[in-house]
Amino acid sequence: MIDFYYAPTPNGWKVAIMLEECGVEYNTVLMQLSAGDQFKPEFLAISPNAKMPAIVDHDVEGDPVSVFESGAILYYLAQKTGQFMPENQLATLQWLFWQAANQGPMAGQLSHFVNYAPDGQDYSLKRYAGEYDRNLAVLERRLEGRDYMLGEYSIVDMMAFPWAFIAKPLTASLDRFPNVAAWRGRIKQRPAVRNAINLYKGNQNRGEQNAQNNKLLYNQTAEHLLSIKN
Ligand SMILES: N[C@@H](CCC(=O)N[C@@H](CS)C(=O)NCC(=O)O)C(=O)O
Repeated sequence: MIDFYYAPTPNGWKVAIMLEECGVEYNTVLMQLSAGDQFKPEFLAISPNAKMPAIVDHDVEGDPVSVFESGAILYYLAQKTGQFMPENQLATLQWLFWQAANQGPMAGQLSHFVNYAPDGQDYSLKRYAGEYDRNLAVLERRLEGRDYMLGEYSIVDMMAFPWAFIAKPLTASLDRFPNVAAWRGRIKQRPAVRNAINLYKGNQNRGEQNAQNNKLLYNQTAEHLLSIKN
């Protein structure tokens, strides 16, 4: 059995999609990020960056294996199950890193300023909306003449899909990116993807927890992390 540390966000969906697609048994550990579950010492032992998603795989010989960072988790699960791993490993790593270092953080910051700290952030909004679109352009070019990023549907698509899925709520438009829009449509209709996006949907933070009222989540400091005893 795999324990899946999860909250219903785009980063959580990446791993939920893969688990659903592979049909492996998993036990969802729902995290309350706004209440600080990510700072509990037992979770930090699994995910030292104090963020979900993370997994603990008990279905292994010897000690359970824990994995944090969505790209590493997808890669681990693809290796474990023999499913959704593209043939070209080097291209796979490059696109996983691209998502984790570019599309993910830029979309995350855009989401922060659109949904959780909207007041007086004109430059921040402009900056991250521009970067979000720039990453859509990268994807648009990659998908020219291809249905999926590396040919067949694979973990790199699962990695990049969630933040493109929510373009509209992020105030972005896919009108200029027809290849991305078509790819998004193809992935969105997969039953496993729908199951993943519906997983604990009612627990989504739709702006109720925000920079004004939740200092634990939105004003993080080094001191806080350093003060947590193992
Ligand atoms: N690069 C990480 C990003 C994970 C991430 O940002 N998770 C957020 C939710 S979407 C989180 O756990 N936030 C809790 C916090 O910031 O305290 C990944 O792809 O796994």
